[in-house]
Amino acid sequence: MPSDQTPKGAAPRRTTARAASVTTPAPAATVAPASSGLAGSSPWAYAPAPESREIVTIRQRYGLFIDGKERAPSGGEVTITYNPATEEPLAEIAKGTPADADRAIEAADRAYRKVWSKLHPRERAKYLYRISRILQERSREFAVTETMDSGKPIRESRDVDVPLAAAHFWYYAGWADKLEYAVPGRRPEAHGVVGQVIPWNFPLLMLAWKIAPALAAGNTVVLKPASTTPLTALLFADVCRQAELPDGVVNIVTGPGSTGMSIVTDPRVAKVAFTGSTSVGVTIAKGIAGQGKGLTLELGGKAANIVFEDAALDQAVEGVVNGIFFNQGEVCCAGSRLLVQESIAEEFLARLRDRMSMLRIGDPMDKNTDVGAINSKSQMETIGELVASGVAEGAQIWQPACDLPTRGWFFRPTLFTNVAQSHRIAREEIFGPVLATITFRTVAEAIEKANNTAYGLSAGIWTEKGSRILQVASALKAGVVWANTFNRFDPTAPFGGYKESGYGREGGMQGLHAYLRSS
Ligand code: TAP
Repeated sequence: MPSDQTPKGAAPRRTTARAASVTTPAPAATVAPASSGLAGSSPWAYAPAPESREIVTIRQRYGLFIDGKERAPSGGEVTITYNPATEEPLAEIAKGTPADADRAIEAADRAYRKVWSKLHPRERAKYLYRISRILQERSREFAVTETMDSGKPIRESRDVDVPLAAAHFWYYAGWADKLEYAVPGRRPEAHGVVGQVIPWNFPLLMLAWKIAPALAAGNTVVLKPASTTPLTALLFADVCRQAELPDGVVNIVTGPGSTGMSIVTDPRVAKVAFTGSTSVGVTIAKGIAGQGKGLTLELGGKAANIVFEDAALDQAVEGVVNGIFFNQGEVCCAGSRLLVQESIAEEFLARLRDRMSMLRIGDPMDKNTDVGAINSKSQMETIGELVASGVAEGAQIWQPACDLPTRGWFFRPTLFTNVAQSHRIAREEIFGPVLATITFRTVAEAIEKANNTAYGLSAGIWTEKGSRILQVASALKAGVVWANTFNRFDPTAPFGGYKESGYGREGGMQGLHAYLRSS
């Protein structure tokens, strides 16, 4: 079926790259025509495959989840969460205040002292298994809600975010009664109440990364979701009720950053976990300095995805595309700097442009969509500003020609070549579908350029040589290094960075350590 036969009401339309008009905020003159290939020719057009929204009932208004109950915010105010793909309001969300944060911490403290710390670890594990099962059972509801609230393609929320979130609860359930093996020879103890602040790029998954190990280790939780993506956290509150989790063990306080600050600085909160921008991470670190709290910070990144001349090129193209266009590039570990060996650069970039021309950009609810909507208008503006800076500083921009939906926040996948290491697009986290290409000649030069960043979260290596993988991986200053793959996650594997990417690890046994104090 040609793509213009979209059923009525299935807005916005998904479009395949290489259609006619150009609507990206980037200057039109910089949009190059696609180079060659198959995309756009009618045999390759996909029929619309929209996921049904019927499974989800989004309420008009949501309150705070405190002490096992839904509560109105003390200030009586609400904010609105929007569908980034349509710009339509989805629901009114309680604007939690410092007084609400105080109430939530009180509930978490009481639950810790009176219930959760007294439970046998095996009993704690049962709740975690139960939560994991419920997430699996309600996975479609969670995937649809996540996609509507965040703009990410349904294929990703369905196949990555929700299954991985369930897997984290399952994995950490297994640890709950084996904590002494996580810290051999020492006596592990919970901190008590932990305060957690999460971002908007993986709302449910970041919640799972934080809440699962915290509960397994015996802590209780007060969590603040991001203002633009609160819905799956509020749906998770319903899962807690369904799992009959004791009241106050998990509390969810929606609201602005200042409410997040009230949570993390409260003296009853013994451990803080934050994922988000480096600037807010620094503010939090300063805000709690000297209080003796545990702190883990998972901040930004500017990962190098390094392609050597002996790499399997088509495989590497797939890996580079996945590395930067997965979740619209709104990923802290995105491979946003392509380092390609000069001898293959021309050939590799030609193949990459062809592949980018095949990407389907548009309705995130369509199961064929590769690149969905940018999470918010302000994030669109940030991306637009950084892309404009790339053009102004002299880098060469290329974007596949394609229609973008007329409503919603969509940004065309963007490839920059002729990038200098001093350019802002090579240094700053863009958090969008924008790839900056830098070439290199030798292994030493690749390592030097890859490490030339203030961040240190992740990196990728593409080569057929095992010895080169080992040599380069051990020289890269990045917390996670993928070889001949990218963006692979597993609950058993630790994840985290250093330098301006933060400190501490989430995932795996290491992820438990942050939630334990051991004597
Ligand atoms: P942040 O401001 O860092 O937001 C992350 C979380 O922190 C949100 O829940 C936010 O609440 C909260 N927050 C904001 N100010 C706070 C404060 N002073 N104290 C405590 N909590 C606070 O990120 P952003 O503004 O949404 O995005 C800006 C840039 O950060 C992006 O362009 C991207 O480069 C980067 N970013 C990185 C990540 C990861 S995973 N590393 C994730 C998101 C964004 P509100 O939502 O209510 O403001």
